Amino acid sequence: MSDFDLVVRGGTVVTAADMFRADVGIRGGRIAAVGEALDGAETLDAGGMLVMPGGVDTHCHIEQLQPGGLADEETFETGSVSCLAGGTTTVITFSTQFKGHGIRDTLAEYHRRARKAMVDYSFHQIITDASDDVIFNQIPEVVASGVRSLKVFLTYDPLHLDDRSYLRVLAAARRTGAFVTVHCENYEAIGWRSAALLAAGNTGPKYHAWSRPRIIEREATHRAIALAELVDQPIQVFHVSCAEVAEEIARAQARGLKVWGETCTQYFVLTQQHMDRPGFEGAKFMCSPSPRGEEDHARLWDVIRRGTLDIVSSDHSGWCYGGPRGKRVHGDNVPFTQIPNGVPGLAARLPVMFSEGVSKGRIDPTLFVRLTATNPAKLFGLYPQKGTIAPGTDADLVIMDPKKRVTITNAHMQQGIDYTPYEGLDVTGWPVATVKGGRVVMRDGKVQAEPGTGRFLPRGPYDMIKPLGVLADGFDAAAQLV
Ligand code: DUC
Ligand code: ZN
Ligand code: ZN
Repeated sequence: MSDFDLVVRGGTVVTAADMFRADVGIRGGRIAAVGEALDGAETLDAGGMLVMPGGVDTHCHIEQLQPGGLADEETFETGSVSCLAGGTTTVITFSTQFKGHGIRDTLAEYHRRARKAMVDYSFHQIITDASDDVIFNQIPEVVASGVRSLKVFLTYDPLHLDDRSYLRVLAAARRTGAFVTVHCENYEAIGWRSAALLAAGNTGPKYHAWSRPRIIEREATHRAIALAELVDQPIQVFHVSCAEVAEEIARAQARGLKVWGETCTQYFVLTQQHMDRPGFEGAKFMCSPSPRGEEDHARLWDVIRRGTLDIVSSDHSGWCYGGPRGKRVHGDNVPFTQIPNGVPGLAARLPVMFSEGVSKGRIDPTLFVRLTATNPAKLFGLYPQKGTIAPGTDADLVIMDPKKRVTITNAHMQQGIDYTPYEGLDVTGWPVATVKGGRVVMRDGKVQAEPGTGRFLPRGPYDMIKPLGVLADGFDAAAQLV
């Protein structure tokens, strides 16, 4: 009888810290040994390959309900296939609150939708209406159920919170031991600038970028951090688009604050010029914050190497380009303010980041693993079950062929969205197999997994997100129920 159900043989294992030749032995869905000459009932040959922890994508929008009765076109079923095709095995998606509603019932609906998942998952609970019942009763309940992160938007109609409501969410998180993630852009400034652009007749997709330049993101990032410091509540700034914004995070970190920053695949390869394509095509690249200039890519890599931003997510937010429900939901001759924001990227994240980062010599494979698996798992309370390769951890792996060259097309993405913003991008390095829970679920692009095999990951309290205990005048305002 074999010692292991599956042995991944002969590859180079890459963790957050090390790279070494080893076999990985898997038993009962978990890693049982990392060693030499292991023997398994089944063998996956990884000679010449890199064996890495399965990707952990802590920011993606899947089957999310949208105002006006719409839902994201990417479902848990199609999204899971795309994740597995691209080497991602764990996601954190969103449960949205609509203004005037609670979060208890909403979250139950997302649990129901996620039953078809084939990757493991958790949720961030979006708070758009900081009513007393939500702040004092429902947030504690939702957090106790294992949804340990809240998300707030400082912009977007009808999602954004004003500063007072944001403070109340921070305080609720502090009382309940939750983490807070923040979309940082200035709502009023975007509204004012958009109105001016439209008044001047500047309506095409390219003006999306003009409506929200760097300073709009930077101001909101500074404010989000300052108010989090006031409450003494740790936060993560979502989707930092450029180095100027990262500077705000670096200053906070230098002062010892618990502030983390995430960026996303699109900010390393897309630019605002992509939105200047003829006709409606620029809509394919519209996301918020906006992609910046070509020169910003190199500066973002500097920020990554310095460690100011330590997670790269997809912010997958898929809207089909053709068809009536996606980017054209309000027509294709509408001002940029009426085009849904977001780009798809579940399957593209690992190969694009590997190619742009490791293959082009900008980062080493261990940093790639930290950015795409280990750090997200740690920050969101999933480590070491997820995000590493060690005995006792979940057997979720991606096998990367570091030499394989691919020109990306949407067929590679295997997603529910009909286009990829990375169409035509040449990459070196490609996920050739994915192991999830000890089973080979993708091999050479062929995904074989059953709907319902993904599990909800309840997240309990953990040290990383504990407040510092540093309060202005020594007064804990968050302890008062106001
Ligand atoms: N920006 C977000 O904040 N969410 C989804 C899509 C986008 O572009
Ligand atoms: Zn956002
Ligand atoms: Zn998002």
